[in-house]
Amino acid sequence: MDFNGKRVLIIGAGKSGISAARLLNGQNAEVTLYDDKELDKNEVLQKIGAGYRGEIICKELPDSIASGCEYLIISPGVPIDSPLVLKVKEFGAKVIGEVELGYFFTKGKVVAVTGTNGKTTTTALTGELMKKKYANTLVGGNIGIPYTEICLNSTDDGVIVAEMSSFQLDTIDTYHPYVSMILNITPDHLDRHHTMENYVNAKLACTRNQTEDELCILNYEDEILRKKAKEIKAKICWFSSRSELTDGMVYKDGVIYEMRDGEPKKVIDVAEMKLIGRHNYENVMAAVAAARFMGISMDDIRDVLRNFNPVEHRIEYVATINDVKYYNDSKGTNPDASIQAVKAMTGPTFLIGGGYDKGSVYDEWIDSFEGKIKKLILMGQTREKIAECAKKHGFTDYMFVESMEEAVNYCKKNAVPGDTVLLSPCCASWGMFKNYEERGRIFKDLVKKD
Ligand code: UMA
Repeated sequence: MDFNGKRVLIIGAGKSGISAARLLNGQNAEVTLYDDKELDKNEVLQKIGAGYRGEIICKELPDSIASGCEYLIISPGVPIDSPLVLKVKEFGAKVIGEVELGYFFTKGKVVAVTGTNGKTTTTALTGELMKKKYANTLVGGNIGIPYTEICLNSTDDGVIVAEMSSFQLDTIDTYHPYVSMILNITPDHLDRHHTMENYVNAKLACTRNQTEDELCILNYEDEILRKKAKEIKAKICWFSSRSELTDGMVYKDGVIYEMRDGEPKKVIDVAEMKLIGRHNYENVMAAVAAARFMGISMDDIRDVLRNFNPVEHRIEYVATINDVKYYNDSKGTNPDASIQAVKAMTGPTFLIGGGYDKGSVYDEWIDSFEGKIKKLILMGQTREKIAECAKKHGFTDYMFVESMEEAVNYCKKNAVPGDTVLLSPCCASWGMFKNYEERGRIFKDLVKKD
């Protein structure tokens, strides 16, 4: 697509919008970068970098700009049905998501990783696996590096491994991965997608342009995926951590196998890896399936699996202080993710939770406590809603705090040797923190502070 001389409006001056502005400025487009918050324009300008010729507008967007643009690029966090997007669309602009924009400039093969949970770990691991064969492997997307930031460095003989959120998949059109993975689908982001059906459709969008000779990797234990598989044109590779499969990837009795025509080939003993928990074995199976399809040898795969470290904020071990272990699971932003973290704890646990309300229900999370949670320390917008739910399930050992500092200090004073402290909020961070990364780092800093 040729953006030369075209008037382009970008909504959202976060990571994605800034990166899109840089890319489009380089394509000689007439760029306006807009954000509905009052931002420090100099800071935004600095982030875009030298040579930016476009405008930056905050708060009020003049109608002359909304009506005068040919393209509207939207950041992932901007809902496609937001009044401003609808208005600009009405004026006649073509709406393009930030990832779709990056895809226009993509060369080589794309591996897209989506799912409600496990995306980040799987994306990082798949990236490491691809590097064994493809010198130019680029990793980006929802993992924190905007797609538009990496796409210009892609080459015909390289691979882009992209973590794709439902927000990003909401706005794709021609985006076409060679390998797609949907790790699991459980309710999340229902405030944005309104219905579970919309959310499921957004996830499945990553398979929409795939052809019969390409690959889609799916979790056999996920009922939604089993039902939807027939709508997918690509070859399907199933993985399962509970069932026997004749083809695909399976986990059984501590070992991951590749199955072909009923014949098992051992991939690895999970005890050899640093990743722990059944959900992680599922992530590993998905990544290995992608690697095999992309021609990576079993020896190279084993080498990567043995050396791969868990990603930050995902049941990340922080420290042991006075025989109390601290884990940071700030990426536990929905019930399913947080349940995995609670399940991975083996002893009495102080659980820090609560945050931004994105319409989740907490019943299953509370049920997963199973007598292990000594104290539930709640903060943020959802704290009352979670407390109500806890009471309903007969769990009353909860308390409210105003800040992460108060939560960590309480745990430090009250946890005894053998206890564990887990930050796994079950909610997004917005409202109290910029993002889950900031929340996790603040937690870790407080844990390590004397
Ligand atoms: N904004 C508007 N109007 C709106 C909404 C937002 O102007 O209607 C502005 C905000 O004021 C803010 C900016 O848009 O200044 C933020 O844009 P954004 O929310 O798209 O965030 P980015 O900084 O561009 O980060 C996005 C992803 N964020 C979201 O999807 C919310 C990051 O995923 C991603 O790492 C990054 O692009 C690079 O690809 C984060 C995330 O929380 C980690 N993702 C969700 C998740 O994992 O559950 C989907």
